Amino acid sequence: MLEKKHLEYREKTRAFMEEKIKPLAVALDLEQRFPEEHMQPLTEAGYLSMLIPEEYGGKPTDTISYTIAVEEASRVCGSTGIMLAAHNSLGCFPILKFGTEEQRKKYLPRAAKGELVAFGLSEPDAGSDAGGTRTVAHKQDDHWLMNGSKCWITSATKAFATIASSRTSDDPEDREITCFILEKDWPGYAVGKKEDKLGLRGSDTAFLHFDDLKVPLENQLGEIGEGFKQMLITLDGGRISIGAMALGLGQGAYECALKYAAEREQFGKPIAYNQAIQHKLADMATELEAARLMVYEASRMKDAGVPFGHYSAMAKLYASEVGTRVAARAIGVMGAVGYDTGKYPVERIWRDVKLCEIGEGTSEIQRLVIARHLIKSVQKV
Ligand code: COS
Repeated sequence: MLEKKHLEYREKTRAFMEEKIKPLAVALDLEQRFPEEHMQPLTEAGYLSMLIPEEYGGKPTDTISYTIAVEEASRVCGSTGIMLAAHNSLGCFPILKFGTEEQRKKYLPRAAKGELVAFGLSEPDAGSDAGGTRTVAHKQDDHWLMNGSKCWITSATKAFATIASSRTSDDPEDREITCFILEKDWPGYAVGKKEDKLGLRGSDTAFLHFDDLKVPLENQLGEIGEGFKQMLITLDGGRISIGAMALGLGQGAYECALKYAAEREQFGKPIAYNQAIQHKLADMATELEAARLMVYEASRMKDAGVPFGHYSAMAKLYASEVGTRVAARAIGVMGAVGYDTGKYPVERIWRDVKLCEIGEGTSEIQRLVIARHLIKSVQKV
């Protein structure tokens, strides 16, 4: 399934994540603490600059390697996995894809050095309806004046810059949307309190508020009115990494349940000798493998430059639903110790993986995106 170079990359990445990331996973969750200690090793190893070309200080890889990195990080720590995914796919990608040379030179080297970039689409009244943004920017002589809020922003409290969408027409009926690169240090840019979440509790998620925020004209990303499509194009790629997160989390739960079932004895034999447990394990392994094929295929399609948005939606949809099923089954195999927060990670994984069915488009939105593609494909004919 994977080429030799990717198998070797997985081995190397797994060893790194086991050594540098796994030891803190429990504490980050319990203390709801951002993985600060992970930033230096992740930066040095290039995991925060995987999509950034060398000329801007990055250590670029192909999409399959990037997918493997998010998968392996999430296998041991979901909070670190989502931080990697949001920074690379949603923060760095749009600057690279839609930014001017000046914008790339200004922001990407800092991003490659481990300063995080966030992505601001969701608002109290917009999220699934990506075009429903209420944040508005009015053009003045030498800047845009922006007012509004963004919510559920990953790494909001840490990110030095955010890619944010905003309405730019003075006509409230006009859905003209434009993206901007915003900086955290600007007056009028405020970060709200960190959200208290079910899972991924080490990941900083918070509101952003823009109150008469002066955005320099040169921080407009691409053309006026292109913001809606830029956001959706960015999400097409981002969904591969959410699929990878779900895979990694599911894999972590499955491995834990398998080992436990093979060792735990009841009625004088390992519980894995019971057919009821065997069927659960077989289903978990099979579904994870199928999801993996889809997520890697979406990565291959992205690298090949063929249209992949409908496929990344399928991969994300399937992998995230498999991830939640596998985590629930892992608790089923392990019983009380799986439910307990103490020794095993499966209850944490069960809480973490649920986000994969929500973030970067809910499962319902993925089905809508897929169905629209299917219908269009026959209408063209
Ligand atoms: N890439 C590029 N262009 C796209 C696109 C994509 N993935 N999806 C749609 N477009 C284009 C359409 O082709 C259309 O272009 P034209 O106006 O030139 O014909 C335009 O964008 C508007 O598309 P559409 O009419 O489908 O817009 P809708 O408002 O109906 O949007 C969905 C529909 C649901 C697809 C969109 O709002 C969406 O993806 N929402 C989910 C966003 C999301 O994932 N949010 C989670 C929070 S962000 S972490």
